[in-house]
Amino acid sequence: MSPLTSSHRFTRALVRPPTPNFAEGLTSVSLGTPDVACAMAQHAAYCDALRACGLAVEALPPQPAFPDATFIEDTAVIVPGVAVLTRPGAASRLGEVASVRDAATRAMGAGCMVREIVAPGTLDGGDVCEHGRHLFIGISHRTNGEGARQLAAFVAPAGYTASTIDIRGIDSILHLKSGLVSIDDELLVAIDELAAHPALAGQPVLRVPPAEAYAANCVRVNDRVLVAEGYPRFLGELRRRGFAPLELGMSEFRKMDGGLSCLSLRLP
Ligand code: CIR
Repeated sequence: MSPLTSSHRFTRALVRPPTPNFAEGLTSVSLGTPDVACAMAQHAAYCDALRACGLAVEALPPQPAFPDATFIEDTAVIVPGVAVLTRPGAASRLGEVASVRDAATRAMGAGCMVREIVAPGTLDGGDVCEHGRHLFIGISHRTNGEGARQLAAFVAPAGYTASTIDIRGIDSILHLKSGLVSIDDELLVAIDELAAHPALAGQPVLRVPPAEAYAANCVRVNDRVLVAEGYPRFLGELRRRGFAPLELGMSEFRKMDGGLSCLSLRLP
């Protein structure tokens, strides 16, 4: 494990607990209907894990009109000094952004630039993989080229570069970060379909075994790495490389296409 760098150092997180109608959200997988009580318990354990990593956790009010709103990561992209509110690519999720605007602006404090993706751009935060001072932006069924272009322009003044990776041909993932994650500034985690992508040429990549592909969506938070439970080979590999994984139950969020990263907006 390399020394902790700013892109993995956080002090706060915004979350939004699932609502009783959580199961009415969007999903593309056939893993059954989520057990909402279990989802709420898994979410509470996730918040405890963030606190154990040293973060102050702010829970935003539930939004029953938006059953996918617990996947709060999709509504904003935050880098030091800049908060970019997104324009989610699913029409049913567009209304989630308004309430994140106030919370993110307040949490980032005076001096932070607040920007907003506008039509015809679309962008889901889950398509943005921050790796050091570079953003890999997935072009997906949710994020389009115009959304990626706007985001790249908004973060450039803060010293960030950006490049795109088209994931529309990879059926197993909804968002880029379902298959590509930065766990320190010198190491990416990737599923097989992305590990050899030309955009990652020259980058050290830890491949997740195909049978454990869901585990790729892990989250480095300060000294720990949050990992979905039930993926022993990946867990062992992280430990072997000196990381300190923290396992969390994700079964109910997985049924709705969700992963660990999408359950929080992590702030520097
Ligand atoms: C959706 O389809 O939008 C939600 N059911 C899942 C979003 C997951 N977000 C993410 O991985 N960043």
